[in-house]
Amino acid sequence: MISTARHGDVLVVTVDNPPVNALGTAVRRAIGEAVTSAQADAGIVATVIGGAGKLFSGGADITEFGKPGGEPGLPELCDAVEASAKPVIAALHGTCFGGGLELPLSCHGRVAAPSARLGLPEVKLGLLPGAGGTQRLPRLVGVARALDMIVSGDPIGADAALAAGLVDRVVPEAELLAGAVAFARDAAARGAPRRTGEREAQGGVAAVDAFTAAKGRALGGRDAPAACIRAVRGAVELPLADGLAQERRLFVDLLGGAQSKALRHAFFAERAANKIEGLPADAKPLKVERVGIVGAGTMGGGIAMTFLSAGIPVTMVERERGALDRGVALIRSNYERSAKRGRFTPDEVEAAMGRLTPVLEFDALHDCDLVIEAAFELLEVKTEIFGRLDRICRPGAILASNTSYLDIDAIAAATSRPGSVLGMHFFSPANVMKLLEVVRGARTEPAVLATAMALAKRLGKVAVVSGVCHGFIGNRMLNPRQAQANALILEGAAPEDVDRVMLEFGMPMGPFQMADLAGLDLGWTAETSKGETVRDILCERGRRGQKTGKGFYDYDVDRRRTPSDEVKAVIAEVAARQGVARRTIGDDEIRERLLYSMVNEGAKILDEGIAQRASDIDVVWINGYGWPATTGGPMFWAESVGFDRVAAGLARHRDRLGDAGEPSPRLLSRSA
Ligand code: T1G
Repeated sequence: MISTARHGDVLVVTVDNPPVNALGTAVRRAIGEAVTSAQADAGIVATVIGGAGKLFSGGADITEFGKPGGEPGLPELCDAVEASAKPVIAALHGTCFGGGLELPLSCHGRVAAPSARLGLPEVKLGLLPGAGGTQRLPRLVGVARALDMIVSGDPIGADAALAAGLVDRVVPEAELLAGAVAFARDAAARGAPRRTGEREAQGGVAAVDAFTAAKGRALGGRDAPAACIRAVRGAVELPLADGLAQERRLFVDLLGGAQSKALRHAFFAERAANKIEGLPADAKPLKVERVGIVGAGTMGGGIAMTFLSAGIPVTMVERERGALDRGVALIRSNYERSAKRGRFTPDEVEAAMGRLTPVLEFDALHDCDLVIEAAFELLEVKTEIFGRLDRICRPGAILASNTSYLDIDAIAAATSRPGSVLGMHFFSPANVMKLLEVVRGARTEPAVLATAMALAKRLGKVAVVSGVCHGFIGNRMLNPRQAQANALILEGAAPEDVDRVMLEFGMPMGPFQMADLAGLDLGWTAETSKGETVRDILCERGRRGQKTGKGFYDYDVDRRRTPSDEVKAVIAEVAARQGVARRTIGDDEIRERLLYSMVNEGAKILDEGIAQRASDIDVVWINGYGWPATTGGPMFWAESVGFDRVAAGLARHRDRLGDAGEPSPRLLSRSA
């Protein structure tokens, strides 16, 4: 909970509530009592509040939200701290997030260690800082900086916080407590505490208007950012008490809203995905200090960057020099582009490139702890490669495939070590996309699985375990959606309307934009083309997607898309040839057929035990396909819509959905 200790005439209160020192009811009550007792104790001139373990505090206890609140609430505790007659100083190290920063904001001074990361990420939970953050932060760092921090939810480091006036002093890590106690004693000697709430927020209304003008449009579709701006506007237009009251009202509104419920679901779903049911406690991760990658193409290069950026040396093998040099050059140009955007320093780029060993000989992979195959998506190609890896790699090395669809058990069977084989399915661009589908084969050993999950955290990825089936979780659900999209355009819907419905739903792209980005000729060859489907004909005519400047859309030099009459004619021609009657199709039908077929497939995936839990499916789609997190992911969304409505929609479109419309038993049982 908390511990207290006297350092001479200064009381030190330490929050000790693992794993993240969340400021739950019991913790708040204990802090409040300690601060109050210090006020009454003549032998104490000041109080220091710090955190035990690796951080100060991860904020309010999110698991308490929506439940009857315990007294004192965090806003009341912050007000009491600010009002106290004797100085209260915050000693900050590691993460100081949300309420874990608002409490220090209400203190009369803040001393930080270099490890401190200070942020108000509530907006990422569909909320706003609800314990004074929108009123006190602008008073310390100015309106513009406060809006940046509150609306983005991104943290800043100790040095930036010092420069911004958010903290008063940065001291070496080991001297944090002593530094804070000394600062507190000095503050007491200076007399009445300096209260944040009594300050003025620099920048005024003009800064709020400027921020809204500059960033307002990009906030579309989400409730919390707009509420954040309104609350901060209160910090310049209203007296403190009224600004705090408005903040509270806005907070409570958001807390009860659908978007925050969905985003909080997504928060806990991401953490739950890490847990593997039935994994023996002694399944400890194996060491991974050197990684091999087979294939220097787009995926191989992106995967290599992910490991290089995490400080792990990579040996990358290709069949021929040209392909290898192109792969290495692409990695360097991607790093240099990111460095231009301030993501890496030039030294970091050189250090990462220095960890890369490009080779043409497979034998060079013999001492790797893990080898990831990212070669052409053909089973024969992969089994041949795994056979070679099995002969070359040291015993105990893990062999992983980046396949996006194929049978991991069949690949494992090409080796004498199926227990060391699994799928590690990265998403393109692999150095950017957060999702990693970890595909557990029938014989994958627990320690091998645990290694992949631990590695994902080290790489900054969100890992989800999938069983073996065609397309695993994500792509398996994508298939019925793409099939419905293709059927809908034959039946009369325009590709741009199908995409618009998905964009309005909050997806980053519609099915036809996605097809054009990936390339219509993925898995297509002129030799095997029959010229029967829309895709066949478009590819035969050189309309292969963005890379050819035309696909389902025509693209200008800035890659802006416009609908194509030629494509419409091709679609009508194929529909006529296939005897498909064309009709006017409304947005509701488009949305229901695309999304309900996906949800139904998700339910079948759960029926078969391919995914451990419904929330894992949500994590896959939010982090791998850009499903709007403000709806919580496909399964959470379906629940909020009502499984009965989904089941009814599937029945309504049954004749057009084919097998994708055969309702999953789980869905039917949930819809009853
Ligand atoms: N409340 C309750 N549980 C929390 C929690 C929190 N704030 N933060 C983390 N956990 C749990 C998490 O579910 C997991 O549980 C375990 O702790 C370890 O988390 C009034 C409204 C702090 C950077 O948004 O960003 O303050 O799975 O795996 O990688 O204005 O957790 O083990 O059972 O993520 O070391 C604002 C949320 C709250 C920060 C640590 N704060 N947390 O990362 O560990 S709202 C946040 C994080 C608020 C006030 C408002 C991260 C972390 P389990 P983890 P980590």
